[in-house]
Parts: sequence; C-alpha cells; structure tokens
Amino acid sequence: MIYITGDTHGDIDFDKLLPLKEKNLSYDDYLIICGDAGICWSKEDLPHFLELYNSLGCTILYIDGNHENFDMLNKMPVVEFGGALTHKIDEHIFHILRGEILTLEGKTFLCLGGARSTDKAYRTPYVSWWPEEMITEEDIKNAERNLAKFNNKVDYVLTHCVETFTACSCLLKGRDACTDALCFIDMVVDYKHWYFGHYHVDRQIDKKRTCLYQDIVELD
Ligand SMILES: [Mn+2]
Repeated sequence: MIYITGDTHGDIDFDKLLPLKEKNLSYDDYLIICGDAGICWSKEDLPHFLELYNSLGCTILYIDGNHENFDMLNKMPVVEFGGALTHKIDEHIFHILRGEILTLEGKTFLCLGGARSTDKAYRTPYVSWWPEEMITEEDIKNAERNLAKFNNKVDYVLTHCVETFTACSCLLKGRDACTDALCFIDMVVDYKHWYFGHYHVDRQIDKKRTCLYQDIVELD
C-alpha cells in the first residue's frame, strides 16, 4: 500500500502518523511525505528521529520542503530507489531528489521538492534556513529530462509548494520563484493527481489537486 501525507517537521507533526502503526505495515508499504519531513534537521536530533520514523515499520520516502537541513541532506549517499535518485537517510528512509520520477507498485510519481520560506526573516542562514530551499532551473531541467523518458505522462505529481494559480487564487498565499517554477507542470505533464504540502491545511482544491497536512491519503 502507498500512503501520502503532508509536512511532518521531525517530531512536531509526527503524531498524525500514529494510526499507521496499527496497520501492521511492512517495508513493502510506502509512506510518502510531501516535504518538510525534517528528519535531517540536526546531528543531535537525527538518532531520535530515525527511531521515531522507523517505528512505523514501512519504507519512508520524502521530497524536500523548505524546512530541511540541506547541508546534512546533501551529505547523504545518493542511491537509486524505485528508478529515482534519492539520498539514503537510513535503511528504509529515502529523500527523493528534485525532478526524479519514482515508480512504486506500477504507479509513477514526479517528485519535485523545494519551496520558499515565508518565515525566512526569523531564521538563521545555515542553522535554521538554507538557500537551497529554492527550486532551480537545473531542478526543472532534470524533471523535463526524466519526463521525456515517460512521454510526459505520470500518475502523480508530488511537490512541496504548488504552482502560482493554485497558491494565489485558491489558497490565497503568495507567489514566488518556486510557485512560478512549477507552472510548467500543467503545461507539459499529463497526470492524474497532484499532491502537495507546505500550506499547513488539508484542502481538496479541485478534482486533480489536493493540499495535504494532517490527512493521510491511501492510494488505490
Ligand atoms: Mn511546513
């Protein structure tokens, strides 16, 4: 089974995952976190967070959000998982690199993390904020290269923030370089559903878009 949820922020929003423990999951089950997993946040917290997330008993995959320690993340070994390049955080925990396409149980997921922090002014560079949070041109190029191998068709799109129209008109949030960078998706990608996090609300935007925070979606 594949489950998808929104931001978990290390141990801060972990409790919403507790119902998964009752499902007797195995490592052939997957939990995907749409950014701000916060597992790699500090050296001090890492052992505790690994124990916490490993207690779910399933394989955990996450895209990056804006609240991740990119210095730590980028030091993790790069390995392939489900056809996608990932950082291996632990035996059963992987961070999916931007623009990669993951295949699980025959379903394909375009994964493209990153978002701009709105609370940047209250954070310290390289301690609680990293410029790498922004989506780059190279990230988009990687997505385009990988999409070409799939004829621009995937089952799901997974991002942290969302494209500008949804961010501004539906969620009444700001536009920035990251929301703009994601606009290419609706122009070129044929997908069934787009799940994203970042905005800390659970909202069905329309038939094809869902903002996740506390909710856990179970894919058919
Ligand atoms: Mn968040």
